[in-house]
Amino acid sequence: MPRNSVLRGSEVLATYRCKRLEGRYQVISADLNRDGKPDLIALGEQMTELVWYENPGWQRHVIVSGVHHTINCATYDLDGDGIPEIALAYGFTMNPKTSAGSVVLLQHDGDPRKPWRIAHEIDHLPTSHRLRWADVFGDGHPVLIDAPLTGIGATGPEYRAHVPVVFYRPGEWKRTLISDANEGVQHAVTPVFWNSSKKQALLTASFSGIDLLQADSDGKWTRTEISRGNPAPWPKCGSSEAVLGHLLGTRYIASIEPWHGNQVVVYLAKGKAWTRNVIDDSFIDGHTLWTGDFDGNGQDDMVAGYRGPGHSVYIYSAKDPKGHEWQRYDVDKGGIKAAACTIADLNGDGRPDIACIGGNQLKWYANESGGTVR
Ligand SMILES: [Ca+2]
Ligand SMILES: [Ca+2]
Ligand SMILES: [Ca+2]
Ligand SMILES: [Ca+2]
Repeated sequence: MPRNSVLRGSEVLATYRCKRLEGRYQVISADLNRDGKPDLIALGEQMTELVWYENPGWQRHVIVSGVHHTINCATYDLDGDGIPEIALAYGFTMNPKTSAGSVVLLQHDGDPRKPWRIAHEIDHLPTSHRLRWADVFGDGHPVLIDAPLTGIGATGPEYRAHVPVVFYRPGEWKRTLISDANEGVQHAVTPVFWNSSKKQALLTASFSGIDLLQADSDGKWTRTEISRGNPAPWPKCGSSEAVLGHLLGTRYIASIEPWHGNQVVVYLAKGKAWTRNVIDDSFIDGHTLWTGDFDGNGQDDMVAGYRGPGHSVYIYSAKDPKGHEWQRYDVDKGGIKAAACTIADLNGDGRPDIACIGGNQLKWYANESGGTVR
């Protein structure tokens, strides 16, 4: 990947004038108006609306208002009409005793530019924090995964309690426990194709480290430890993010460690074990990490960002097909308190772009890499 040629030019989609209202938290992409162009959905803990921005003019539309402490959403087209349903978690606080942990399903009401309706109130699970759709049984019918931040008895700064991961099958929407073996703060759950190209497993990141959750054909779950994460005493142990990437010579797991941590970590398989390689330790409040092949060379790069002083977004690219050495590139140095990024081809040129949200900004970065587009 040629230096400085990765992602040039950023467009600020939204700057929220009220500086007090910081804490923009998540951006995801989905085509909400069936025109084939991915749009952006944005939320923040201090917002009381869930909004989307329509590609390419980025007009702002309110999906639902009157929702407080929104924390996460995830899209899947349940009824097959070409416009996804949106699962939304709101009523979030760090304290499980005061967090409503509301999880609802939103559906458009004919025109996705007009306010959507709450089609179903799914659950109230305190500190509901990460929602993902995942085909964990490999039957072509994804279920909704909910990973709360902490267990019921947890209090800061130790947050000592077991913390659940649950799923809801669309239609019945009954809360079903996957595992409550993780402990402390559970910051991430990521669906991954692990042993199969059809059935997804879940990577979790918590004070317990990185763990893999897999359902068998009878619906029984097994949990496999990948790593204990950051080797420091509680509560600085464990992992904050967990994603999977593929290189030409191997696959890797990447993390930010510890919780809201300073390190970008790449795990490489060595037999059945995973070796831990810290490739950057300059983050303050690291908060987002995804993999994607930005230069089209067949190897997954990483995009990572942090919210603290110096707040930046970087790309990391493997210099060799085994992932032993990595090169860092600036995407937005000092420009955004990146709470979350998402990867999508926002300008339709075949190259994956990046959108990030944080502080009082939502930006996207056009991929102008000279690489071959696959
Ligand atoms: Ca669209
Ligand atoms: Ca739909
Ligand atoms: Ca690449
Ligand atoms: Ca693009």
